[in-house]
Amino acid sequence: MIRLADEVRDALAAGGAVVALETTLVAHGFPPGEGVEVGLESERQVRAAGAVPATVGVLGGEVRLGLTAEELADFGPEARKVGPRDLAPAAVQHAAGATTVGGTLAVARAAGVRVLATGGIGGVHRGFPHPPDVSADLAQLARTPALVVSAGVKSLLDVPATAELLESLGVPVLGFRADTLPLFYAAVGGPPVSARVESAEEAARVAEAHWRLGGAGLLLGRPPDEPLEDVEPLLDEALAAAAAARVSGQAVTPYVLAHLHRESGGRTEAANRALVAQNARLAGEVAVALAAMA
Ligand code: PSU
Ligand code: MN
Repeated sequence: MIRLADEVRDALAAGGAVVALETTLVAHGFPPGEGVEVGLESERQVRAAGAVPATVGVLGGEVRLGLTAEELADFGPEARKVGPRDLAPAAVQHAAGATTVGGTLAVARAAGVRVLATGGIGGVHRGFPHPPDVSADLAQLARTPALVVSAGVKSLLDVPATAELLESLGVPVLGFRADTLPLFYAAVGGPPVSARVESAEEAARVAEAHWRLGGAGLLLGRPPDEPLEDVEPLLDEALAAAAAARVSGQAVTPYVLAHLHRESGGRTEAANRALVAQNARLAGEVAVALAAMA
């Protein structure tokens, strides 16, 4: 069911370092056209760390692991947002499918890729709304033996509730040189991590030990190098706008991000781009450390 790019297949066969990258942030996380640049920059960062990027998406009836730059450009706003439940329908129906962290983890699990990078993972939405909106990223993380590097949980969510749920699911939440989970744009103020690590190598050793003990997913929170600590008021405004416009389900995150990017005069967008690249670089370093341990 999964078509691997030659480079990715060769790297996996050789036990080399591979980092899976998602396409939802490419298609729906940035203004049209810019997401592709973010995706390409993530791939460059993974390569700079010495690992092979494997960007995931559904295209032409196939689940793809490893995309060319031209193929990546097919992931525009019209692409479906594909979580774990949406992979099979998108493939069978030949739809362009941009995978979320959860969707990407599902593919990584099937293909044996152990490291992923994103901006921020999904989680529990604020106010525990009716109907409850809890990202499938969490359930998929709980069953996939992979480490996800992110700037924590997307800050539009209920971050403490998400941290509690990660604990319930047995997912280690590691802080990269940090004692608290970063808040996506902001570096400080989040809930405590379950363990702090000081290096990519230490993160890799913890992940390997977790998998040997029968564990599955881990989250590695990397605080952004240039955090924005004042986005909360704008976030409240964006969430209120989403509620007023009756936006729900999968559409909430893209709506809120677009609102933030517009109303912050591009500051959140620049911050988001930078942290995605930083996470990709660290994921590459963890993948290299894991490959060296094997
Ligand atoms: N990180 C970003 N931008 C994004 C996302 C993450 O910087 O758009 C996406 C990821 O694909 C994540 C998804 O899996 O948001 C979660 O959406 P939901 O809450 O609807 O599951
Ligand atoms: Mn959701």
